[in-house]
Amino acid sequence: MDPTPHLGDDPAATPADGSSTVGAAPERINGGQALIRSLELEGTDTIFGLPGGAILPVYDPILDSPIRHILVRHEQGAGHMAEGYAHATGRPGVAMVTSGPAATNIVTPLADAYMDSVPMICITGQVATASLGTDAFQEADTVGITRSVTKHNELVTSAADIPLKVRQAFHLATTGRPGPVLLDIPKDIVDPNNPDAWFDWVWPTDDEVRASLPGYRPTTTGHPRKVREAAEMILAAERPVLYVGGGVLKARAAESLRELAELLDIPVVTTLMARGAFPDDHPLCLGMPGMHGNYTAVTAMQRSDLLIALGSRFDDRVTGKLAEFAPLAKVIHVDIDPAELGKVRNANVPIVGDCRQVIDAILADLIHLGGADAATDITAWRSTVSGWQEKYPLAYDQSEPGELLKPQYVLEQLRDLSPEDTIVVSGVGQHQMWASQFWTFRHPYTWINSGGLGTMGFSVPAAIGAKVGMPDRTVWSVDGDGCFQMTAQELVTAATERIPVKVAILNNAYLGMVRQWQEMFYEERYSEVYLSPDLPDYVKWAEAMGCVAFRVESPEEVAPTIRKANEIDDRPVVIEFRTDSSEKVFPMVPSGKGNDEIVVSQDSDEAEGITQ
Ligand SMILES: Cc1ncc(C[n+]2csc(CCOP(=O)(O)OP(=O)(O)O)c2C)c(N)n1
Ligand SMILES: [Mg+2]
Repeated sequence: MDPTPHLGDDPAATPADGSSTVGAAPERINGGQALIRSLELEGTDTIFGLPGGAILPVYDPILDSPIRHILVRHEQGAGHMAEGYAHATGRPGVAMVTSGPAATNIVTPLADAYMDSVPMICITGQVATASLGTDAFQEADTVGITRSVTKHNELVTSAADIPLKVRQAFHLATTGRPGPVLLDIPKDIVDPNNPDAWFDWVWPTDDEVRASLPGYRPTTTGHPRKVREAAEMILAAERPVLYVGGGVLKARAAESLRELAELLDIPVVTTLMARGAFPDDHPLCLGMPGMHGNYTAVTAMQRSDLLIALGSRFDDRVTGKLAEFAPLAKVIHVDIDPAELGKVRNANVPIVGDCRQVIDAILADLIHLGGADAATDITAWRSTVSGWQEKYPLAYDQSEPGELLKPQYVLEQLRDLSPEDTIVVSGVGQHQMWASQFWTFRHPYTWINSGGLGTMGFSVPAAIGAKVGMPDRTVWSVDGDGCFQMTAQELVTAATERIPVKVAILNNAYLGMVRQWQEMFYEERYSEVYLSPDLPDYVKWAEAMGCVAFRVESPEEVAPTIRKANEIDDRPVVIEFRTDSSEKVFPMVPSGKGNDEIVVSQDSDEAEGITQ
């Protein structure tokens, strides 16, 4: 099922939903009520937010609404919760905050959602229209500040516009390339004491919404001639690789992707944003490419003669030094956002369209052209790739007795002891890379992280949002000690609201990823990266926030503690794992180097040199 609401699935189709009944007197409604009703009609079941002066009139009707409001402790938390909810469910997350400092507090999640194409609706309060531009109390130019980090943003100027603006916001956030949309709402247009804030309720039709956005018509169907060229190129390729990005998940195209890969037995790499789009335990899955990708995924792309880029964007963390990236490969690039095509790497066959629709069209053409029987024999390529997989598995050295835990071991245990469909939500840093590397993702939408912006503090609130959206699933936040300290207060929200997320802090007492770069590239000159293993006391802190908390220091304690945590279902749990601070993430393509210079492990300071 496609959970994304589209025009056409009009939830307001019946008068009971609030649309005006033919022949009945129009209903008078004020802007605040209209905003909440519009959110309801767009299918919103949860708002993450925190009130204040300018947004007060919109908070009042929440008391009469079936929508669940989750009161956060910091507006950044509201934004990341909305993102986590959207990642996990495919439905847009909704955040609502007041003006000025609250709006600026939510800028980071907006930027994060924009980079990772997350559908999100953000409602901000604004000072009354008459005060705009006067440096009024808690006035900020929210539309100006958020312009470059939203897909669309707008100051709504009249109460009667609210239903249409909300409908447009949902349409824009969820169609084409998804993204965050912000509506800035001056206080007077939602104030029940202002006669001008009252109007006759009308719920715009799908056609009216479309007609109101004349310049917005995302192309979803790939051009047939390009699709045919792509199919022919795939059949002719000797060393093809499916280079799968987050767009495949956004398009809910995992099944189509699997069909395509299996039809011709083409190896698949899944980027950091696409982990889970193709099962890690599938024989064709090579795992994650890029700076901390595994040797096989990186090298298969380097040696490929055809990259089939699906909803991926040739991010610098994937390409390494661009001039040396996949030098022999032709490129088929499928993306719903035309701006991505040719942005970084020239595409031989660029196709604008929705990944699922385009993959299905390519599949149909491949079958029409003869399918596997018409394809070049790529057995040799697959055995080369399997050879690399055998020779260069992900590896780490287990800790000796008395030494601190290896973070990779903790992740393996967490993976093996948690339900298969557990949703993992990571922070940013070394722990994020280990989580992506060592988890086995078998299902789409089980991995949530801040890929593009790399936002420390993302994990805990995003995990809360994911758990709200998917209450029956186990949700583990895998966080760093540095990240945790940025947004941990949202565990108060989780405890109060009885949202039983689980948090594994990999406490290496450092801003570990930065430490790793200082060790490797700044001659071990550690500048401002030490945090301390025991200040704060994470167990006491978590307990003070209403969580159950454990500290784990030795390998024998890891499994029993994870089991205990997995059994707790009525409140948040935090496990602090004390891990080895000297552990580094490998493989690594050093920044600025070409992918051929991949360093496979601690002991190999030299590049492995790629076999021709
Ligand atoms: C908001 C923000 N500030 C700074 C950074 C730069 N940065 C990237 S990773 C990292 C260290 C993260 O430390 P921790 O959460 O302890 O994770 P670890 O790398 O130790 O696993 C920093 C400071 C960032 N990504 N985001
Ligand atoms: Mg750390």
